[in-house]
Amino acid sequence: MTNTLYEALFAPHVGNSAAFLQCDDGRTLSYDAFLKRAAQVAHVLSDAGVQPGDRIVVQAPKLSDTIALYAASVQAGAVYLPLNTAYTQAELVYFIGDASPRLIVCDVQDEAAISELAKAHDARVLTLGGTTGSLSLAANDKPENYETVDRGPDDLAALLYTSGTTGRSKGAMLSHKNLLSNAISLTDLWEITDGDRLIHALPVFHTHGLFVALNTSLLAGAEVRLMAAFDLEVILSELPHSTLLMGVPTFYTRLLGDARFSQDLVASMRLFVSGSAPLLAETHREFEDRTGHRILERYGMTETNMITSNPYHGDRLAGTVGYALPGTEVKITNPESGEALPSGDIGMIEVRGDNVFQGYWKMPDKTAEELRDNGFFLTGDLGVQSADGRVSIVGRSKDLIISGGFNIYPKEIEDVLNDIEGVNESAVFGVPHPDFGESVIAAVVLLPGAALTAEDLKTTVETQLARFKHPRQYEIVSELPRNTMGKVQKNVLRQDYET
Ligand code: MCA
Ligand code: AMP
Repeated sequence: MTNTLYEALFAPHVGNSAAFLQCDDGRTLSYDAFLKRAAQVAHVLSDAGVQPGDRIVVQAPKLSDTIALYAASVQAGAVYLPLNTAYTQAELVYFIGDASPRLIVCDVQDEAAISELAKAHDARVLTLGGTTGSLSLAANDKPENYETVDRGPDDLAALLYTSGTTGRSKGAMLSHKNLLSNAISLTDLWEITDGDRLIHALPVFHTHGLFVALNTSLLAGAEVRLMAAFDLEVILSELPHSTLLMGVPTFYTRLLGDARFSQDLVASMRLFVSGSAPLLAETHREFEDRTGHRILERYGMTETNMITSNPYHGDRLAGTVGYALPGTEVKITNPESGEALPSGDIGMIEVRGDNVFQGYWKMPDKTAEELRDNGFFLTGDLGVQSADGRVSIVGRSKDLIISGGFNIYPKEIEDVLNDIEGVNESAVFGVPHPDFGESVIAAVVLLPGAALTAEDLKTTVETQLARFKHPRQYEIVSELPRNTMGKVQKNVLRQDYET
C-alpha cells in the first residue's frame, strides 16, 4: 500500500491506545478506535460508489464521525471537499455543479433539501448528526479494517473553495504532498508532540481547523479536545488541562475580554497560535501582559497552506508573521512587473514550495494568472521582508474583508445587490470591528425613481448569501466616491463610515 497522507498521518497509529479525540459529550476515542471507525466509514464510501479521485462534498456538523469521514476519504483515495455550514442552498448549487461530487454528506436536518439538489447531479446523499445520521448508522455494521487505496504525492486529497475578487469561487486542488509537507514543517517548528493536548474550537471546513490543527495533531499523536464550535466557557474550563490553542484573533480578544482569563488558568499551556486574519499588536501585548505568553502568529492561504510563522524559539514579534517555513520560499515582488524587490520595499508576497497547490479546479486560465510557470504563487497580499527574511503583511491588493477569520469577497455581495431591480450600483467594504476585526457595510446607489429601502436590500441578500457575509449596515447614497480614473474609492468609504 502506498498512500502518502494515510501512511504518514493515520497508519502509524494502528494499535495506539492513546487518546485522540475528546468530544463535547465527554466521550474519548483512542487513536486505534478512531482508525477502526474511519475504516468503517471508508466501507460506507465504497458502498456509495466512491472511486479513487471522486469528490465527496461535506457540509456537516463537527462530530468525531466528521473527522473519521476525512480520514476515510484519504484512505479510500477520494477528494475531500468541505463546505462552510453557513452556506445557503443558493450557494451550494454552484459548488455541487462545479465539483460534480459522487457523494454529498450533509447535516441530518438538511437531507430533504440537499437530496433535491443532488438529483440533478446524480450524487448520493448521506447524513451526519447525532446518532441518527445515515452515514454513522451504515458505518456501525462495517468491518473495522479497510484496504487502503494507493495514492501518490501528487494525487489530490482535497478541494477547498476560495472566493475570488472577480467571478465565482475557485476550487483549490490540494495534493497529498501539499498537505503532508506543511504538516511536517509545522509540527517540527511548533514542537508538537504526543504530550500535547490541543483545544480545537475552529471549524473543520477551512485550512486552519482541518489541516493546520488536525494534521499536525495526527502527525504528532497529540490529543484533541474537539469542540463543536467556539464556546468561551468551555475553552476557559479546558485551558487548565491543555497545552495548545489554535485560533483566529477573535478567540484571543474574547478571552482577554473575560476577567477569569489569567496567568494561573494557562499554567499548563505551552503555545497559543493565531492566524487567518491580522492580530492587532495591541492584542499581542495585552495577551503577554495578562498571561506571560507571546501569541505565535503565522500566515497562510487556502491555496498554499501555511507560508510563514513566527519562531517557536526566538522573537515572536507583534505585527509580523515571521519567516518562510522550511522548504517554502517567499519573495516580495513588484505587482506590475513581477520583479523581485529589495528587502524593505513593499510589494506582492509570492510563495513557492511543496505546500503550494496544483491549481484551480477546471480553471486553467485562473491558475495561469495566479501561479507562475516557475512555481511561484501570487498571494494578493502586500508585504515587506526585513533583511533577515521576516515578513510583515501591510495590506492586500485583493478586495477582501476578513471577518472573524472568514473571508468575504465584496464582489460577491455587490453582484447580489446590483441584480436587485432598482439598484444602480453598489460598493461593499469593511470597517474595523472590535470582535470580528472587520465588519461589512454596503453603500448602494438606486436608479432614479426607485423606492427601495435598506430593509428591502437586506431581505434579498439574506436569501442568497451565508449569514456571516451579510452587511451589518446598508447605506443608500446618491453617488459613490470615484478617483479621476472612475474607480470607486473604497478607502474613502471606509474612512467615512469608520466609527
Ligand atoms: C459568526 N457570525 C459572524 C461570524 N461568525 N459574522 C461575521 N463574521 C464571522 N466570522 C455571526 C453569525 O451569523 C450570527 O449572526 C452571530 O455572528 C453569532 O453566531 P455564532 O455562530 O454564535 O458565532 P460565534 O460563535 O460568535 O463565531 C465567531 C467565531 C467564528 C468563533 C469567530 O466565526 C469562527 O470560528 N471563525 C473562525 C473562522 C476560520 O476558521 N477561519 C479560517 C479560514 P446572527 O446572530 O446575526 O444570526 S482558513 C484561512 O483563513 C487561512 C488558510 C489561514 O491562514 O488560516
Ligand atoms: P483564505 O483565502 O481563507 O485562505 O485566506 C487567506 C488570507 O487570509 C490571506 O491571503 C491573508 O490575506 C489572510 N491571512 C491569513 N493569515 C493572516 C495573518 N496572520 N495576518 C494577516 N492576514 C492573514
